[in-house]
Amino acid sequence: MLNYILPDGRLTNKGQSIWEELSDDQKRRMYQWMRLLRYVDKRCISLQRQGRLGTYVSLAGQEAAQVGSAFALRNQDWMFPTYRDHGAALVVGVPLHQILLYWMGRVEGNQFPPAVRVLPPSVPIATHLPHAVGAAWAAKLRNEDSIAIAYFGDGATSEGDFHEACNFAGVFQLPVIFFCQNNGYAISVPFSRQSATETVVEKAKGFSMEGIQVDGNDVLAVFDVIQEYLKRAASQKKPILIEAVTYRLNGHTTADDPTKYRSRLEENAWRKKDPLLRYEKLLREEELWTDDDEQAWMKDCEETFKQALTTIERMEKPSKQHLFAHVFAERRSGGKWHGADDHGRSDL
Ligand SMILES: Cc1ncc(C[n+]2csc(CCOP(=O)(O)OP(=O)(O)O)c2C)c(N)n1
Repeated sequence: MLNYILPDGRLTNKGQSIWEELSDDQKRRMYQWMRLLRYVDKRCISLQRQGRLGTYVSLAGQEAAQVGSAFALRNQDWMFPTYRDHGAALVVGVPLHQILLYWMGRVEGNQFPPAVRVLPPSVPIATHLPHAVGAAWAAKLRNEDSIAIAYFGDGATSEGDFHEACNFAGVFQLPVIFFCQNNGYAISVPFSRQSATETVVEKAKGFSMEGIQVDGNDVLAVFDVIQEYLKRAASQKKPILIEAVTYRLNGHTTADDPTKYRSRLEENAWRKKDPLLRYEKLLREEELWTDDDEQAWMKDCEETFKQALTTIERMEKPSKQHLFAHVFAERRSGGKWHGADDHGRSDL
């Protein structure tokens, strides 16, 4: 397993070389993103408890996997996320207020700015993997220098869609990254009950695909794996399976109680491997982060979140018809329309 930052914040030998390549600004920004995601996550859980968000999916613990991967992507690359990957989506330009709208059940939370190449999050497990393969195929046929990256969990590897997508990408040599965040569980089902292989990465061989297992709580290692792939992407079109080994620190969703299926001992062991703590230690050791920086950044996080909520408050409240918008081309009841739809049409 590729590892650049040890849990105590020291760099491994391999980590040294990437550390020298990065600017101080890049090093700090990766931490700032992770800190923002942890803050946003906490606020979302609290908004859900107040009844202001619907069920929410926490990403705490998986910040390094999401920031490290998304930070390396280029504007032309296509992202296919799941419900847990709003952190990665935020890093590549999805506005925060849209992420909150998504968790409020509003359709505007799926309508990202056209320049942001992020698809709406996939809730059905693994169904977006063949979509990502399709985007990669299109890019190859059009001779475009772009790749597709599909985010998914370990549970998704039990789905037929995963195998079909990997097979197609392997046979047609498509520029797609299968980015699996193995957080150990599919809701309450541990990985050992999902897979006969010990790791996700060893499945790559069956599709004649390159496979890399990386410490998913190590932002530098994740960043480097993706960056290296992208460096080669223009000349070598091929798929890769990346297994980022990580852990979700909270329940599966706000409707889940993880104490029913995993031990406190296990949770505490993973808390010691928290991706934020180890990277913060490294930055402080290198004199790139201080208490003042932390305080100032937390204020910025608060302000960013407040602004996102204000943007939502200023938006027009959805009408009851909003519930049916984008579902059917026409909505009829007894041959008559009831009221206006979202486009103001009342008599169709
Ligand atoms: C096709 C399909 N089957 C079942 C579900 C119900 N379901 C929601 S989340 C989940 C577990 C997914 O686990 P994993 O892929 O490891 O991702 P994680 O939630 O851990 O990020 C399941 C089975 C679903 N959403 N879609």
